[in-house]
Amino acid sequence: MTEGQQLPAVDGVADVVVLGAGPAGLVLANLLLARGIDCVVLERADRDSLRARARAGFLAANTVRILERHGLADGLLRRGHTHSTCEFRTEDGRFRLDYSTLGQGEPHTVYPQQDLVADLLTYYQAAGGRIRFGTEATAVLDADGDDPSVSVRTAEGRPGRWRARYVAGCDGRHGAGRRSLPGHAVRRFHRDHRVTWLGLLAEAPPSLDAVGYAVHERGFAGHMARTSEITRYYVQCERGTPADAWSQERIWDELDLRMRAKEYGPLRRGRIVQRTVVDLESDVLEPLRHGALFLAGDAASLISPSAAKGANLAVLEAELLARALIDDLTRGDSIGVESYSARCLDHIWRAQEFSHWMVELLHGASGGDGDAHFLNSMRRSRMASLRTSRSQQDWFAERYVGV
Ligand code: RFL
Repeated sequence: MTEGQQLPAVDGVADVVVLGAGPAGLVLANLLLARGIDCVVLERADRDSLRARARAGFLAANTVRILERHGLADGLLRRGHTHSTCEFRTEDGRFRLDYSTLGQGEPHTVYPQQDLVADLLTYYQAAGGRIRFGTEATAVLDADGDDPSVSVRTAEGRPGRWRARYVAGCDGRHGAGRRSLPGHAVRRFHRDHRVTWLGLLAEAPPSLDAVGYAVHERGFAGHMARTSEITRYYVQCERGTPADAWSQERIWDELDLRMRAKEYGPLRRGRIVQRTVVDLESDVLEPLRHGALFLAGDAASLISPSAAKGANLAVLEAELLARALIDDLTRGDSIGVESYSARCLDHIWRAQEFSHWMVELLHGASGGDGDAHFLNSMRRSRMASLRTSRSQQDWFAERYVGV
């Protein structure tokens, strides 16, 4: 029986308790373990459902460099593929940008997030890392006091407590890390973009050799390759639409219409195997630290998936946090822990700004916005600048791949 399959230990102690085994938590835990830091990962889900959760796919070149630097990139270098073109389809025609040749642009690596998570778990457990599946953190206690700890509940309902010197809240937007922050210590800045996407995974090969962004009077549609057999699509829908409201046929018909398949070529249809309703929202917490508790990844900032930044920010923040904690725990150098929040927030706000720009590029008036013509004309002009202005394209390329 391997470490991860044991019945969860309910109580314990570690120098760093990491909440959540997503990209942020697992990159952090791998980096800490490699430097001999005593850590444990507490993960609410079981191992199989963790490895099956499909989300991101586009990894920025900087993310790949971070993973390579720490010997965590073998899988994605072997099985991922590079990608560097996006195609925009609008009422004014279509155009392509090869962003790897523009400005400071670089290609993306397409590699499903669940495969990255599976690789990171394998590395961590092979190196002897401790992880407790089926263990939900319920609260971080005494974060700014002398005896920080995490209260937990196992899948069987047994309560327990992990004592820690530091707690890394990498448990996403609804996790215990965020929930445990006192209102007086941290502020949350939230933006609802008033746009909703139905996120789909189709058992179908990609239909174009580019990321496809289609702007249509019926709403946005998007196409993103995942593997040679699986493609992610997005269709904008009304807020409140249930995930199963549309039949498979209606989904494909909408995608055909919005992506203008009649003009630009048919989409390869296949079974829709996953549907997720995503309300496009963003938020940022400031600061990202409260005493012994640090936030990283979606726990620190939620970013709309319009520019595919979330997993990339998670990896970047995990590396910064690992460095800070290693310096503090091995050398007593606290500069990194003191500056962690400010350094991350600089990256986060820049990613938020671009993501916000993308939301406005890809959507016309929605959600009851009053002056639809004004907003749609702004959107159309923004797209026209991107189509015609080389300096705008250079700016786009740099922001599109950067974190
Ligand atoms: P995760 O991946 O959500 O992992 C958090 C983990 O914490 C566990 N957990 C708890 N464990 C213990 N106690 C608790 N109380 C817990 N509460 C939660 C969860 O089970 C989970 O295992 O967060 P992390 O590590 O911060 O990573 C963030 C990314 O997952 C996220 O930003 C991206 O998926 C966003 N995103 C994309 N990002 C990209 O960079 N490129 C993309 O192409 C991209 N596509 C996407 C996306 C997000 C999407 N959705 C579903 C919003 C496409 C979609 C549809």
